[in-house]
Amino acid sequence: MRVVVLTGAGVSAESGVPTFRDADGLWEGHRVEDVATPEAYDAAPDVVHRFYDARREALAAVEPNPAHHGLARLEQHLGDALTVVTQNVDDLHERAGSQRVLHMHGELRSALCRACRRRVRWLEGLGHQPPCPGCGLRALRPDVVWFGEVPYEMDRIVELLRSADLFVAIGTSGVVYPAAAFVQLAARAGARTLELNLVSSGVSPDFDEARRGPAGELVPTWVD
Ligand code: BV8
Repeated sequence: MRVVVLTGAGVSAESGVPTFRDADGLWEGHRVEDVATPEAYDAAPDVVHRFYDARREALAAVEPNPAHHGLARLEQHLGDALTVVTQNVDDLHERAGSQRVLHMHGELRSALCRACRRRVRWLEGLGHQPPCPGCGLRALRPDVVWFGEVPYEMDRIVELLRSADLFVAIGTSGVVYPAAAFVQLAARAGARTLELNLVSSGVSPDFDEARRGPAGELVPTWVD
């Protein structure tokens, strides 16, 4: 039984990490064009660094919630038959114990060197322009996939979706592509599909089954 789970900002909401599109979401606080595009970074790197440095710092004050812990328990049962593909850039899946996590939109806890293209572990602010530990140049940017950039691990993700028996989407609004198209890809390959979300999403009609409620309640019930 091969399972692919896609998580979005909703899986971290009960940990206190704001989602992007809910009323008090992150995008509310910052216009998308201001922070999550390469052009925005070229135009105002300090604004973008401040946005991501603030989110990285905020990670220290939050903890995984029962949804993250439930998925870590599921991995203990299924081993390498389970892969979590997350759109989130936080490290809450890993802090709950999940080891098989693909961050398709990058990670707050690493930085990307624009000069040597290395991805390096980073836990403090990038706004003060530290030198890249690899090439020594001051060319580090947030290791986050912005709009218009190619998500990470796409070949591996497509391969996993094509061989999945079950695809589960948890806490994602189905607005951002290519993640929003994963359910159709999995269904076409014969997987059963399940959506766990507070409310219906942009792609709810594509799922075989939907359960409504907070991920912190739905995931442990589904897993256990
Ligand atoms: C690409 C990193 C080519 C930054 C992010 C027109 C049509 C179709 C596509 C496009 C188009 N125009 C442009 C595009 C492409 C574009 C796109 O999709 N734009 C959208 C806006 C239309 N996509 C891209 O540019 C992507 N790249 O397409 O490259 C390509 C493609 C394939 C192969 C090769 C090349 C790159 C997109 C990545 C952008 N970066 N994040 C950062 O984090 O700062 S996107 C950002 O939105 C986050 O990653 C986030 O994860 C993602 C999606 O949001 P969600 O996670 O779903 O969060 P959201 O707030 O929206 O929803 C929360 C959900 O949780 C809600 O449903 C809510 O009900 C639920 N919820 C809340 N609380 C709970 C809960 N559920 C359960 N329990 C709770 N307690």
